[in-house]
Amino acid sequence: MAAIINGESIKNLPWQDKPEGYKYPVWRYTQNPVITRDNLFMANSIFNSAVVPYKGGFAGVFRVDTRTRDQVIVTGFSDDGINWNLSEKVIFEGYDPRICKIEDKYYLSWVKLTPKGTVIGVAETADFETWAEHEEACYPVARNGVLFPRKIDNEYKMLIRPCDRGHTPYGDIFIQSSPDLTFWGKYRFVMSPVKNWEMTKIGAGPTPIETDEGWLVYYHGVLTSCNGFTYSMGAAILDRDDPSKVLHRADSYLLAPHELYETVGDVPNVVFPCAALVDADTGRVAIYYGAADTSVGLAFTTIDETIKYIKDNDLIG
Ligand code: BMA
Repeated sequence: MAAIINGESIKNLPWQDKPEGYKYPVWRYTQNPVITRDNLFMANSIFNSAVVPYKGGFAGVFRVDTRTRDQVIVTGFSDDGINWNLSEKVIFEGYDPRICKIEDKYYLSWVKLTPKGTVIGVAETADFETWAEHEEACYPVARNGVLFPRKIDNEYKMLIRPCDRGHTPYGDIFIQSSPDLTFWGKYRFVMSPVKNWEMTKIGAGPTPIETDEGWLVYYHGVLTSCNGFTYSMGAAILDRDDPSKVLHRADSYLLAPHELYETVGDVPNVVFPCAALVDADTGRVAIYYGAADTSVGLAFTTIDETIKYIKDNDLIG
């Protein structure tokens, strides 16, 4: 097994083995979706959401589109990662939250709406109750800001997707660095769409997982068909010391919208991963993803299954 550097225990999350005869590297939880609008009175939909192990259970930040169709973020707690108590209290306006533990704090990064366009907001908490907001991590327009779980070369790092106002070409992943989570710079290109399944744009997903093979990143890629966008999940491995370098990258998606709850909803044909929890002892990975901009699904893989798939179908090597 590849050594996992930043895993935690996710033993109380009900694991399901890969179904007999199933050919692909990522398989769905059989009781999907795990979070729906029924979890919160004010919700039209709850999707693209991120969770972390917390105090023996789990805590999370959830994207809620309200019944007034505002986009807001709320928190929630769970003992098993499946049954969640979500709060009605809005912590920030915006969408697509990620949560990243760095030392003893939890950092939220999300898409914040400003009059000039979307930026990446950053805020920290120790308890998921009190939040301190940092400077915005970019100027408009950008999305998909994803922090690394430790400093690299003494600097915080964030994957980010700067984009223009909809003109092509846009939709590449870059990386930026900061000494203090206030000033950001040293922008470096990481990767562009290559294959058809991701051709329109790509964006980082969960907090990268550190292994001895490199940083494992799951990301989303968007295909434009005659029927609109299709969002699928891909994966790549970045260099541990210089994560702007892509070492390996799967040529094909690992999860695509095939189930009814992924293909039917407010925005059909979307799987949008925002969290991947890894169990340090076993290498088991639980991926939380938004399904059709309507609910949250859970999928499983292992570090080794994912790495093998990436290397067997490598765009780079
Ligand atoms: C993106 C974001 C995501 C959403 C996706 C599909 O641009 O808005 O929150 O899941 O589109 O609608």
